[in-house]
Amino acid sequence: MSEGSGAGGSSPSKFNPPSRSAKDEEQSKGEDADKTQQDRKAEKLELKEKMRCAQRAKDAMKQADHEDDSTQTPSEDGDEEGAEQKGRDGLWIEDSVKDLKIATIGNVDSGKSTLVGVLTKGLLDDGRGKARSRVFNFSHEQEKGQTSSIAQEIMGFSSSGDQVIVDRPGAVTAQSRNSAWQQIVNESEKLVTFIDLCGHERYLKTTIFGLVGLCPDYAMIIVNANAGFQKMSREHLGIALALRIPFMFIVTKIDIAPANVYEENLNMLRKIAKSNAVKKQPVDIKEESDLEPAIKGLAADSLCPIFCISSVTGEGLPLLKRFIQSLPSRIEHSGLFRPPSAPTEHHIDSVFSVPGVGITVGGLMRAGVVRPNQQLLLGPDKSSKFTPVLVKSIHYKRVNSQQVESGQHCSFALRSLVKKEQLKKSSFRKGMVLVDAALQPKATWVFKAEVVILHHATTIRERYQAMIHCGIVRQCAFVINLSTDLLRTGDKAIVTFRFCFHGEYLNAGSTLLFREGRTKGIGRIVELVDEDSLQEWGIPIK
Ligand SMILES: Nc1nc2c(ncn2[C@@H]2O[C@H](COP(=O)(O)OP(=O)(O)O)[C@@H](O)[C@H]2O)c(=O)[nH]1
Ligand SMILES: [Mg+2]
Repeated sequence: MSEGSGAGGSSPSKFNPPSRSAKDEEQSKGEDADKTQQDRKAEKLELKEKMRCAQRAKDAMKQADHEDDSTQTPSEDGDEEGAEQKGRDGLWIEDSVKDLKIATIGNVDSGKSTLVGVLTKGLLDDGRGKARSRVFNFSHEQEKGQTSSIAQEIMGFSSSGDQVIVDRPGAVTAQSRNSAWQQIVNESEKLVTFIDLCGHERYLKTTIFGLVGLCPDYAMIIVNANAGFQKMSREHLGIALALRIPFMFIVTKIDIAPANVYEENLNMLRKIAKSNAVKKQPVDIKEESDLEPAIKGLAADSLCPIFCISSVTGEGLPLLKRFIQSLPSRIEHSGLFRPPSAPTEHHIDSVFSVPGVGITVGGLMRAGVVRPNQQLLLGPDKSSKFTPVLVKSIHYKRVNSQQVESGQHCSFALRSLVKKEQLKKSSFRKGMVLVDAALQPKATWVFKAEVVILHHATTIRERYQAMIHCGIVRQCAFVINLSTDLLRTGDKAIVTFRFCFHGEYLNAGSTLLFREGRTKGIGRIVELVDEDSLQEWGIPIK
């Protein structure tokens, strides 16, 4: 991830030209336009059925919310508790320096990476992959022209309200990326970070991780005006809805879409927004006066703004930029962060070994404050242990920093405080955190969650296995107990899961997603089951 590379710059320094030729692009555009009427009908029917399933699940989840307000922990509680905390501590950072994060999701080739490149670099695209080449992390992504990792790019606005454009936006080496970020950070009053996610089904796990683990404030669902709302966009929309991430539709490539196709696809989006499963007011954003109500409606998650743009001609981009510039941060309201006064929690999402610096970790501050020379506990490792480490230095947005706070994505250079032990990349596993010792962190193997099945082909019983996504945790777990005999689409139950390979650092109240093939569910952790009761149940913990 590019933020993580900030501490030392292990981003690629050499890029090859994208392998997709102009001819390929033309062909795929032709194919889009040739989509038969029958295909469209079948897609619409499938969508209707999916929406019906999602609606049943959503209703059940709403009911669950209502019934179980009392089960929420103070830390994960929403607005009310957040407001109370703010009153008590008054320590949240100022609005202007809050790290506003926007994720891009949608089908592969819809123009996500291109739009991120165009917005952040102040350049236009050539329709053949020029702008996205500034966003890719790896040379293999350049070669295939396809995003397979999570890239982060920043956009800054100065105190006069103008976008800060770097002097040499063409440069793509790690060093020049660092200095470009430095210039944007130094000259900006407001920063927006774009999290560019992958559209291909093969990388769905990474995309879910981006939405669950990196906690974006908003999502932009990018839709190709020519191809319409495709399969993976539907999948991504379902996840954004389940996680309650407010989203907007960005219709791209309007420069190459025939008027009738474009209009038909636009109508489809309006219908999707109004559908029972989504229940949002679609609003076409066409002029300045549309912006303010749309911002309020989006932040309240009751409205779905629709922008129509072209990354090649630049049409619609100034309005979209103005909109992004005015979006408020949701860190105090999303229920995902605790205030800077709370004990520190930093959720690691990337690890780098930097020559001359050592091990650096990138991740999101979910609570507290960190300063250089602070001691924290790192874990749980492969044997469920937490060990003390020292934060040697801090990078925020690739710039040296003396303090980072809850809500900010940053990287730390670390040193082990265990005698004769040196941190290595191999000492890390996915799902590790850095926390204040006061939290007395533990690795959890078994937990109870209240879940709703969003979609399942058959039924879920004991011994059923699924991939659990909860924050940065991604691990297979199996069902060891169900509060009902079996679960079907739309059903709600308390399910006890046990991780297959490692104990994880979890918090009661956190949202989780689980997935296995086309089966999907959402839930909330209601109880962490400790080792003693595990043994009472006769379950081995390793
Ligand atoms: N004509 C035109 N082409 C675009 C536009 N946006 C993106 N493209 C092209 O569409 C292709 C796919 O874009 P990319 O950003 O890789 O899509 P992603 O897979 O969603 O990230 C690239 O060749 C882009 O140059 C646009 O607004 N107009
Ligand atoms: Mg991409």
